[in-house]
Amino acid sequence: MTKPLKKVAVTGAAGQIAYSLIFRIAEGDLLGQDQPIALHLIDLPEAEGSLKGVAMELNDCAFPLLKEIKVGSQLESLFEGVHYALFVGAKPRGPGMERKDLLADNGAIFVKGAQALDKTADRSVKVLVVGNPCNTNCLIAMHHAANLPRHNFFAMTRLDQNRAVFQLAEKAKVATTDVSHVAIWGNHSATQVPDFFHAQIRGRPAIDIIQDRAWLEGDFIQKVQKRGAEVIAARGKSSAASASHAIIETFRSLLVPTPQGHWYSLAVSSHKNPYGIPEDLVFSFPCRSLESGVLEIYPGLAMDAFLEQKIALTKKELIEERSLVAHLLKG
Ligand code: NAX
Repeated sequence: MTKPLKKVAVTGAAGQIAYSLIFRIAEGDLLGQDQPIALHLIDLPEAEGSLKGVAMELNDCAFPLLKEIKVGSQLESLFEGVHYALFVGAKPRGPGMERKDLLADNGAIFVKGAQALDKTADRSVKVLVVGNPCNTNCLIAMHHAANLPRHNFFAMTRLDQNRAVFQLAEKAKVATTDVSHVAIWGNHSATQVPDFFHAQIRGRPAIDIIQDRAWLEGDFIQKVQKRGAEVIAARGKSSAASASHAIIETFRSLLVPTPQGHWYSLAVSSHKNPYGIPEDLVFSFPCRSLESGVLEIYPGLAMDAFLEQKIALTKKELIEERSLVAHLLKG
């Protein structure tokens, strides 16, 4: 029997991440090969022409699962009944713009987006924020969607996790599939903490396989933290296909129960977290999806003193970001 239609909304749908992402969603990579979908593509009014072009290309692929396409800039009507909302659209940092200006400008986008979602989306909508600064944008969105559960709001740190997996695999001269248990803690920014301490290579602690603590504490962490800038320097544009792949993997991890003893990285509400991070932040933790569909922060990981010190820095940065957008938060 055919499954009921699922509606997926993507903002920033005329942008470069979306151009890699949308076609994979339509092909069934996000929700599975037996799931009919509707795509609601949202961007600014000036990008509507480009969105129409994307819709034509989608039609020209004749994707069997893609039953409906809507395009436009009207948030309330395009969020109507959506089951998944991917907030990719955001303003890039312009010349001379400071971090606080970017936070305020993009924050305002998320106030509007969340208010519209709150009014018209399906009540169980799962929301992934990708547009930067994604943790704090996600916090703002949660605050303005009072009728939607906070535990369904996420910010993406999967690309950072994947980057860390590659760095460890390359250093240990193993396949990426040999590397597991990699987590990103904190902010999707240059203060993020890629956790080598709990990482494993072929089921053994990565620190036993890579016996070069100076590399792990230095080059490894910095390489992951600055990989986005490195890609921009090489490509002249920010990461797009790898970001799109990370969005797909984030949803697969959310929707499929996590194997026993494993975790994946996702920034979630810090509410009642087991690691002493203050309340009311969106913080990346090791997470797992239970058989019941519930997402849980993976509990009980013992903290290494070096990582603890790094986590304090990323926590401080998120608290600062929150204070810079205090005027956009509720309550
Ligand atoms: P692009 O500049 O190619 O596309 C952004 C699109 O968003 C544009 O089409 C623009 O018109 C649209 N937009 C702007 N304001 C909007 C609004 N209010 N409503 C709807 N659409 C709006 O950027 P792209 O490379 O696609 O990146 C998108 C966002 O992802 C950026 O904020 C970027 O920093 C962020 N990233 C986040 C990553 C993560 O891991 N969390 C990694 C990749 C990426 O850097």
